[in-house]
Amino acid sequence: MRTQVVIIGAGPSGLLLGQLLHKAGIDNVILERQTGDYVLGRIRAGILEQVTVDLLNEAGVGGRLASEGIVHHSIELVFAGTRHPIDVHGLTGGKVVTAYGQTELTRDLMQARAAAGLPTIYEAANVQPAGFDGEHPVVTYDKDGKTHELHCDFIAGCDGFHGVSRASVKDRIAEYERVYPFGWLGVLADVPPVSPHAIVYGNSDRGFSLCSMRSLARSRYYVQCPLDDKVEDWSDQRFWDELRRRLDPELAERIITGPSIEKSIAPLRSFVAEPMRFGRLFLAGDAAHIVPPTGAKGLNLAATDVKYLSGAFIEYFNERDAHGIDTYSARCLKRIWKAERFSWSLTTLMHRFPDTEGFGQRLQEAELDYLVHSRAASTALAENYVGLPL
Ligand code: RFL
Ligand code: PHB
Repeated sequence: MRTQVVIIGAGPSGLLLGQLLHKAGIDNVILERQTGDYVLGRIRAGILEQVTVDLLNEAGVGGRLASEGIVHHSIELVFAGTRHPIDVHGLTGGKVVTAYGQTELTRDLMQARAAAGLPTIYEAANVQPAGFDGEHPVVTYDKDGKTHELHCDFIAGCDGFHGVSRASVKDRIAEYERVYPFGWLGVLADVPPVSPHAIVYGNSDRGFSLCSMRSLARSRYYVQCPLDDKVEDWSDQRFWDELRRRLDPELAERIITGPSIEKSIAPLRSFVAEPMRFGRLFLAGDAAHIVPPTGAKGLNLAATDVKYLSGAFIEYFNERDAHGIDTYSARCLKRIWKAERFSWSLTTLMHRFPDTEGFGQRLQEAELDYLVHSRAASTALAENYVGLPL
């Protein structure tokens, strides 16, 4: 079989790329290792930058997002037991972020793809990209006891951090990495969010905490935890007690608790692979870079990669112009490193590190105090949070 672009991975990057290419009349096939339900079961991101919202509208999947997404004008920082609002909207000349779950966004993209009759091959095993250094790339995969071949013009590696795309160029790629000495324990619960108008980021002597939401009836909360903790160590009661202890007294009092419907522990990592193009193979999203979730940048960076990559493919197929594909990697990496810097700095500022008692602790306190009392410092935070201009 032949198509113009083979997309490996049906996460948000792959699905969004497929939709944008389809809108421009470019054929594509998505190969996904898991089932669709498995992909939808992963509870991940929740905060979208305006650039991401715009791109989803361009892809024709912005309907439910417009009616169900919750627009946020500010964030709140809790430290030393006190809550400090940061007026993101006011400080950025009117920019906002939107709370809308990655699960819902993925569902919208999957439905649009199915409605357009576009091919997605789920449970494709042993996917292998090849031939991308020459003119005739091919991707092989196993399904229903047979090996299949997909010939194409380009391969898009949208297969996340553990995917095969980056692994297939591992001898030729430079990797930059920082692993953090803690994880995030996340809980999803059908209770009204404690702070429906602003995401709350908390720094306390017991560690980091985060109050987010998926809707006005569904909350998403996180607490920093040791890397070797197991989900089984955390009863719902223990989680709620711990979250309360890390917030200011008013929020702690107001929080409504209930049974968790999902609970998981995620490690935190900063990672960038360079370059993001190898001949006719292009990496996008978590396949090429990871940020710790503190800055809410992962999904948004994936969306910008896809914006640049879809634009580059469209230019190539419609105008035979290779400028976009030639500049793809450099263009993405410029934005990625800025988001890496922001995510690392907010992570460093908000978490308890095992080895930074005393001096490091005092520096955190000084920086937080400066951040909320200096308009310049608050503006820098707000500007990065809503997403730097393209
Ligand atoms: P994904 O979502 O990992 O999808 C990759 C897909 O590829 C498939 N795959 C393969 N398919 C075929 N063959 C193979 N060999 C394959 N190997 C893998 C996988 O099954 C999967 O379906 O990557 P993608 O599409 O690049 O999307 C990236 C985002 O998922 C990620 O950046 C965000 O979730 C990060 N993130 C956040 N980002 C934000 O912008 N805002 C947030 O608020 C935010 N919160 C978060 C987050 C990530 C978190 N965790 C758990 C890592 C909160 C958390 C807790
Ligand atoms: C989430 O809603 O899951 C979320 C929100 C903000 C973050 C990270 C995760 O910084």
